[in-house]
Amino acid sequence: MRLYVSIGPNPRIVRMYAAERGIALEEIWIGLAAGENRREPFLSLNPAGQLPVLEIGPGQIIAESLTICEYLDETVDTPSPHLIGCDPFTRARTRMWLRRIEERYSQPVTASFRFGPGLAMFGPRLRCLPEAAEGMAALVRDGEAWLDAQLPASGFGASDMLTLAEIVLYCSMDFAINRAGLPPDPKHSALSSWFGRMDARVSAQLTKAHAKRA
Ligand SMILES: N[C@@H](CCC(=O)N[C@@H](CS)C(=O)NCC(=O)O)C(=O)O
Repeated sequence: MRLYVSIGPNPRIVRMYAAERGIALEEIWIGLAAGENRREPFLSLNPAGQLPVLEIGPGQIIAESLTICEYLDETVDTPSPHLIGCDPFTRARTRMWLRRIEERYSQPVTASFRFGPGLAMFGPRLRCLPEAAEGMAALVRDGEAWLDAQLPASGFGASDMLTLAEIVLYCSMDFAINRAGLPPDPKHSALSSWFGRMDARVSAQLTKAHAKRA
């Protein structure tokens, strides 16, 4: 299977997920900064003009980072555990956290970046609302405070195992810290410590190259 990737947190989610599971995917890097994803031939793969995209076989294309991870979780067995869950309850719990993390944290981080530090790149390709950048950053802080309060001493949420939800939050936080100028407020120390533990994982280190690619 081929995975079309670029810089940015969404392709990294799939790359980190695959690294955790030991799934080998052929990576094709697309020049996001140069807008390669917003023209042909890429638009024929994904008319949304975004990454990542998984090519399973001729004409079998899936976009959307979480959908790709769900597909791999359902179809690929490796010695490593599945990261969405192995029964209806654990899968539902992972999806609940995914939704919370996306709505309360990842989406405002993305908007804050696109409306602020990323405006020069994103302004010409998407509707951007620079006047909303500050408000989006405030929403990131609210989400961060809420997530910080949910963390028990030993791990994330109600789960005692790594799930896709942790990978999504980690990739969003790393992007917030290193690209969007939104490091966590020092008072959210549980979240910062959790981030440090995630950052030490081999899968996190292996996928950091995303920040260095064009
Ligand atoms: N909902 C999509 C979002 C994908 C997305 O926003 N990808 C970014 C990279 S992190 C992208 O392609 N940005 C370039 C652009 O929009 O031109 C997903 O979850 O995969």
